[in-house]
Amino acid sequence: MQTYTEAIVKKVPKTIASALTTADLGSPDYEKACEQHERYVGALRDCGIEIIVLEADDKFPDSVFIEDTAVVTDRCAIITNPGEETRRGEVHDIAGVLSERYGNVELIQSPGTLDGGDVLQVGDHFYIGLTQRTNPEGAEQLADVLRNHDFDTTFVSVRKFLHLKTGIAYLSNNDLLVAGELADHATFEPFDKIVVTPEEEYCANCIRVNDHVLVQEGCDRTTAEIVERGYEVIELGMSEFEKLDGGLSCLSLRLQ
Ligand code: CIR
Repeated sequence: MQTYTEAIVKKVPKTIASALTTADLGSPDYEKACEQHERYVGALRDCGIEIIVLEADDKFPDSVFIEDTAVVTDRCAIITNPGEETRRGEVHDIAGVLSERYGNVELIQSPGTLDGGDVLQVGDHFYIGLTQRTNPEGAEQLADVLRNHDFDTTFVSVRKFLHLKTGIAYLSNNDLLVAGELADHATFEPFDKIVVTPEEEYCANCIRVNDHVLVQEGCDRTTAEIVERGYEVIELGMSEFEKLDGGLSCLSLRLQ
């Protein structure tokens, strides 16, 4: 099981209402988003993690979704090249922080694009989603870096979800949450799957952090299945981020 010691988060920008979205859930409320973010950070602390908090950057409305700007492993860190042009500048802050911590920081470069939300780690194996945000060049660049550090990779074509991790989460002990188009995907057949129902699809993006699993509140059925498998759950309100297609994994970079 991966143990996390630190996480990097970035505060909510005042411009969050201008963030990208495909959802039809209305505009996010800045104050409420800040409260939900604070509770999220508190939950990570309760999992025994030290938090590095980066100041908000109002120039980038999506910058609270810091997961998309980097991929971090216990052997190397990779700064991404986000698929959306408006998000590219978000990487500068994180590059500074990660270069203080990692001797080797690699870069995904154009024409390659990659969002961290498309990268799922399961032990020494990485699943890389090919999506609207991550193109084959970006995925290949990441796979090359990871192979150099003795990780294996599998590419997964994703048609409907924004990111791979919108519809999937690995817990531990072979337990995998899957939703929608990923539920019957042949690649994930060897796992002990928890199939998330369409009504609770948003809950597929949960995160296991040390002894806990952080789950979106209101997903009773999925939560019950996670608890049944022996995990301790922390439920969190995520409504303001859901309005912007963002989930629990997107709000932090968790470091081992
Ligand atoms: C975006 O469209 O880029 C943001 N509004 C949401 C990013 C969510 N990130 C993630 O799932 N890793």
